[in-house]
Amino acid sequence: MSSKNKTLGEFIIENQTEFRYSTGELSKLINAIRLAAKVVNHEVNKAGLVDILGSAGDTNIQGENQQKLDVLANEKFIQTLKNREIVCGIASEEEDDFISINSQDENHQNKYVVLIDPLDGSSNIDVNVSVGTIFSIYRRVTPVGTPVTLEDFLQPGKNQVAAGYIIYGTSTMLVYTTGHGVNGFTLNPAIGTFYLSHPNMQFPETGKIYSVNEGNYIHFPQGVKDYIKYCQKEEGDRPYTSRYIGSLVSDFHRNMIKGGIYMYPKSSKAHKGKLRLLYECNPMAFLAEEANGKASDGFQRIMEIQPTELHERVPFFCGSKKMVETAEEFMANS
Ligand code: P6P
Repeated sequence: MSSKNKTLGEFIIENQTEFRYSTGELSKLINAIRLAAKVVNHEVNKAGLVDILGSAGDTNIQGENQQKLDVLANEKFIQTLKNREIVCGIASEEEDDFISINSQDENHQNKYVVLIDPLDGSSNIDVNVSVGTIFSIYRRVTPVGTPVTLEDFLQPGKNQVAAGYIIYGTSTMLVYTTGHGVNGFTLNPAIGTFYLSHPNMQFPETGKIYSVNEGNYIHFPQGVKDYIKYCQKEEGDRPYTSRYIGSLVSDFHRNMIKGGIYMYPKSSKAHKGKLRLLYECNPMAFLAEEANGKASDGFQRIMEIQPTELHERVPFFCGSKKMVETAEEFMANS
């Protein structure tokens, strides 16, 4: 079958053997995410039409104002994953602690933990700008059949077995990796089917787009300031273009297609940056490396970092390999 009209379901089955664990497990994991993505996509697309906009009147552990769609997306992904006899634990940006899922059937010894940012970039919801869902999947490290522990979630990113995102943009796409490259699937909303539209996605070696919130410029470390001025200097293939959507998934997706770097550095206002290691940086780093890109905290590979807390934050530099390496040189020299 030519790749141009292959569905996500067909793709999963054809590539199941690449998944280093038993055959049906990856299918169940990705199918659960696929179903939740369709449900959330439906809600996101009609958000302006029903009283679902605006704040849910609550705040999450990050102290951020929870949008109603944040809450709904969180509930849909948790509910869908719980219904599959394959996940033993879930951690979410919207949940203070991890959720333990005990198997209803002792024959299904659930082996996977899923970490999600159910609706990243949610501040864009009310202004109709694209948002995304980010997911990260690990094999548990504690004995199968026992309740999950924090140890199952605090694994370095290099242990991920799968990771990806859904981008709710001008079209809805599911982009994921199981360690054998990155593939993008576009939803045909008329029939609710994802089709392989972007096989083997790769970051260009370099690019001309830099994504950073320059409103924080005066608070950045000197190395970041120097790199931004380097991007803006009239020299060689520069100045670069500044593009910042305020949605990590959207900036990442554009940079992976066109070439570019996304930065959320630490600053005097955010001593470890803003992005969360476990359910934002690690999954995006896995995708970046599988797409011939790079992801670091400015000094070390993101996926080598040993997590110590569920919601810990890290500085994040991610995108075209040569651009990240240049930014790291400025960080090292400062
Ligand atoms: P700022 C969204 O809240 C997010 O986590 C990323 O998706 C986005 O790139 C970043 O924060 C935006 O943060 O501080 O620039 O508004």
